[in-house]
Amino acid sequence: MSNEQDRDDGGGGATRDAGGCPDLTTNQGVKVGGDNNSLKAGPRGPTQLEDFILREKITHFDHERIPERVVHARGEGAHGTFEVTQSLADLTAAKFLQKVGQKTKVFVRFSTVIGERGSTDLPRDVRGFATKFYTEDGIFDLVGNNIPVFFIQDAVKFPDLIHAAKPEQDKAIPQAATAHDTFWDFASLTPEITHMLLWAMSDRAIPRSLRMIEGFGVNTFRLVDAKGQARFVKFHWKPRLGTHAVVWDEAQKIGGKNPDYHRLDLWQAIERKQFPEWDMAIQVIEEKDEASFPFDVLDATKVWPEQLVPLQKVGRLVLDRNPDNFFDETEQVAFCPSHVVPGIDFSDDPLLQGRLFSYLDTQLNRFQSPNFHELPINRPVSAVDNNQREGFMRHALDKGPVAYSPNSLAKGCPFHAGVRGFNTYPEKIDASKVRARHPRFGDHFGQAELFWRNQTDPEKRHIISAFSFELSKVQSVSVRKRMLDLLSQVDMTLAGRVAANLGLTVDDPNAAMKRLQTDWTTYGVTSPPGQRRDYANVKAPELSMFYTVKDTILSRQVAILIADGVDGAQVDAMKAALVAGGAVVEFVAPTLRPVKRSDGKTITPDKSLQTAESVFYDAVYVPGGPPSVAALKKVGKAIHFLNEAYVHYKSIAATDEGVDLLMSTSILPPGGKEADLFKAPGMVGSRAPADVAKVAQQFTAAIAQHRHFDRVDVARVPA
Ligand code: HDE
Repeated sequence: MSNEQDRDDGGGGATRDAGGCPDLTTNQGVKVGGDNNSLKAGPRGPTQLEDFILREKITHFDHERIPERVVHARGEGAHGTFEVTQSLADLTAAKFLQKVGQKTKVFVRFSTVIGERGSTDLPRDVRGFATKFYTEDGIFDLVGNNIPVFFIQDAVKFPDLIHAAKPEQDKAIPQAATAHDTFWDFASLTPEITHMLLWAMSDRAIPRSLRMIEGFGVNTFRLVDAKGQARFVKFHWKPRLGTHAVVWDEAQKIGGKNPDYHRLDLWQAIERKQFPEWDMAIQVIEEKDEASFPFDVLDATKVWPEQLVPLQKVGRLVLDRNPDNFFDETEQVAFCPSHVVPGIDFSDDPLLQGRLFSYLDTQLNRFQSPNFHELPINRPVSAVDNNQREGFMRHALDKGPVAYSPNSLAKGCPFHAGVRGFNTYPEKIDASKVRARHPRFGDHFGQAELFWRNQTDPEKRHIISAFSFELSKVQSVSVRKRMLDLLSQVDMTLAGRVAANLGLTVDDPNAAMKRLQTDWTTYGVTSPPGQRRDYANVKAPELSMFYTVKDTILSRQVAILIADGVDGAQVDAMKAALVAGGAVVEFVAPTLRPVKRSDGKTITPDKSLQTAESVFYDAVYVPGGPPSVAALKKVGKAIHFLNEAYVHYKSIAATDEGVDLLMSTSILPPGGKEADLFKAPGMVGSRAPADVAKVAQQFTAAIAQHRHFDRVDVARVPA
């Protein structure tokens, strides 16, 4: 052998005594001497076909991918526990919902809908919120979204919706965005979509964190009690940290600078033991009352306003463990709305009915096997016993000759559970088969208007901007105009302001409706509008994000801008106050070199201005120390950091000479007076170093507000 040193097949390659570190093996459990080189005819010769080590390794690698989900491809998950806080024994026989304090293990997967698996976390999109409950009665999957309504009323339109929203089929553009012609063409010809569009153009579609989204089962289910009586139910998740969003400019920047922003945020919060928590709440409608509401309980484009159907908090969800392996758990978890347990049943919602078929079908495509329920993440904790057999990758070892029922040779086992098992609710149906939609599904605008009316002014401004952004990206002027006609059915201010941004006009809603009807007839609309229902007397503050939880800075990210000579006492006081409130504080300096404080100590920066961006933080503080401020004044990125934080309505604090750095930004208009600096909402600070404790207190209160949308002059600031 000419090159003995390079041999790694036991002839000199690195080996380690098995002191806890296992030896490398093949998939057959055979220890491998070494695999740094393939087996060749001489060190420069061709590879040998007999090299089973090479072939096994490369073949396995070649087959590593499974098809990504056709929708909701990008996601992240976590393990946790669901705990009952109010017994549902009077409403359902589901065993896991009976007793206060009862706990059930869960796995939750969050997702975006449209983007591919490698896309970004912050497109404007709906977020999936799917929960697998490992109950003693078997798996219950609550496969929900962060928006309580849906785009369409009937599952048969789902492929059309998704084809329109996904990248256009000829050029595969754009990725993870609805801002293109095909989506808005479909939308303008699908009037039932109107309510959902308002939600999708609201800040709900650009969450600050997955820990700060609501969850909704969207479809109507049934709870069936021990006596067999059923009631309609909707499921909700309410985040303990409140429902919060970023602003659109920020979302786009985060998308480029850290596409894994939400994934990392969820992971790090759990690692820090700041466990995300939600309350589970339900709304219940008695079957006898179903006709007494302005909406049809089977229509997934409608909410049940809380004033009409109050929420009851019944449980608590805590996510307290990150997955061990992304593929094995987050990717391979397989949710199906058809996975219900005794005590939970379906309604006739035609969207839900189609979903009951689609999810099982899509899992067969993803796993190429009907045995995906045997994967560890999908396995129920209750026994699985039936006569289903074989198929690709079967793991269960089914013993004995019997795989059929009825049988006597296995004593009849497994036997029907009868009343102890799942028995479909015996709903009475007396109908003719029709391919049609019920007229009660025809109110496409009443709740869209209700939603719009219940938004605060900043929220309305954001919705107008979102429609304007998306429709400006649409090339077809006729599609833009048709969308404006549709918006005029909701609110003329909304339609008019969007029209102005597009350089178009809208006339009166009646004329618009005539044009729409002509187009809808021409192009074959799915479900033309019928009778509009009146929600004038309904107040629905829950539709706004403004009234959400705003009393905590738990897990908020705060940057402290520092350079050599920074005042140590001010930094310590501010950091201590923020950490006491549960915030995560990071020191950001021009470089990663340790920074010398005024008192001679050093601070190792967490980030440098090369990688730290204001969009990754909820708030920023500038401490005093003349050399520190002088150095930061010379770094354009530091000035930009503050300008951008201001434009994104974030809380900003400064003490002592730190105020000088703020005076070097564009936060004040040219010639603006220092006395005005801290008059703007969310701006706090003082020239007096001794005020740092007071400033920290005001800063904490400001950060808890999340954003200061009443800052009216941000458009002036370059960022
Ligand atoms: Fe889904 N949806 N969906 N969907 N959906 C899927 O199943 C489908 C709908 C939702 O993290 C797919 O496993 C149809 C509503 C979430 O793994 C697929 C219709 C809601 C997830 C599918 C809907 C959802 C999915 C693709 C119209 C909110 C991700 C991959 C009737 C209540 C689950 C998969 C995860 C995933 C079909 C509408 C939520 C193709 C046909 C309404 C959270 O089966």
